[in-house]
Amino acid sequence: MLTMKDFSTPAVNTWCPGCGNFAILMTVKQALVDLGLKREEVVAVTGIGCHGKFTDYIDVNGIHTIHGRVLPAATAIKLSNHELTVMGFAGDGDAFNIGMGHFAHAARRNVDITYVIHDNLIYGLTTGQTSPTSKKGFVTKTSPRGSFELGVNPLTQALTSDATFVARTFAGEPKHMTELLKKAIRHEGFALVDVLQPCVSWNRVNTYQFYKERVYKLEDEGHDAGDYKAAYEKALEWGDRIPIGIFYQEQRPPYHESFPALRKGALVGQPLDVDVKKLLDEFR
Ligand SMILES: Cc1ncc(C[n+]2csc(CCOP(=O)(O)OP(=O)(O)O)c2C)c(N)n1
Ligand code: SF4
Repeated sequence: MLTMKDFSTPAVNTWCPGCGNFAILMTVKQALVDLGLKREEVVAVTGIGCHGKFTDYIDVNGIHTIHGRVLPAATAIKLSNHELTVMGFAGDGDAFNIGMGHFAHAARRNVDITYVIHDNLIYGLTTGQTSPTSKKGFVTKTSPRGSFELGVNPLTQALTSDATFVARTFAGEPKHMTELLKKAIRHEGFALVDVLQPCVSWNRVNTYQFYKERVYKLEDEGHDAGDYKAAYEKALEWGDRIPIGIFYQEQRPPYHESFPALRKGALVGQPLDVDVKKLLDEFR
């Protein structure tokens, strides 16, 4: 059995001390250990942003793709080899600005991936601009009078896009995050895990203290994750109380099961019945 150390890399970590990304990295490793997954069975796909360095710091197959394109890359990987455990890691900017269109389609198709949002409600890497999930009135260098726009709500977006697993956790609750990640990875279908991830350098509003005073666990209050309407209502709650946990879960066949060609097994293991040389010669 592997340990967390086996999932570590020698790369020097350049995240700011105290960043919520450390807890995400630690709990993902713990979840993989607990699930008994091997490094070669897992693929991590990251976008561009502080979260994007994730692939440097975890020893699994990895692709650090371009900004906003985590989901197309992750979908392609899953369809090429659906036996792999595919995880996407995106910033809130990455996922809900340039990546927004991909989100709705991956969710409605029920692509079997776990999509972790490092939701710090700000652009971290580019030094603190308003992000799509920033709340209305949020002051940054690009919104000095406060953002005029309503923030995107990742959970209601996921619910209205027919995602089959919709959850939120908090980087200050590592045990909760580990258990939630394990359920998301085991879920067969599109699993959104929105992580409240304090950015200690640029977001001075949504701090660890801010969340500690507000978060509560849905499982402590008897929430029924099979009830779509109740999930939607809970997803709208953001104020003195902020819920974390599994908002919604349903079973629906994952995307790859609909492809007749994949019923014979993973594409990557199937014999090529095309003459590749002839095909390549056409491009000479
Ligand atoms: C196509 C493209 N547009 C814009 C950028 C510039 N850019 C790099 S990271 C980033 C946003 C970072 O914020 P977020 O996605 O929330 O990630 P974080 O750094 O907070 O983890 C932007 C706009 C880029 N690299 N590529
Ligand atoms: S800028 Fe923010 S998100 Fe990026 S590493 Fe530092 S604390 Fe983390």
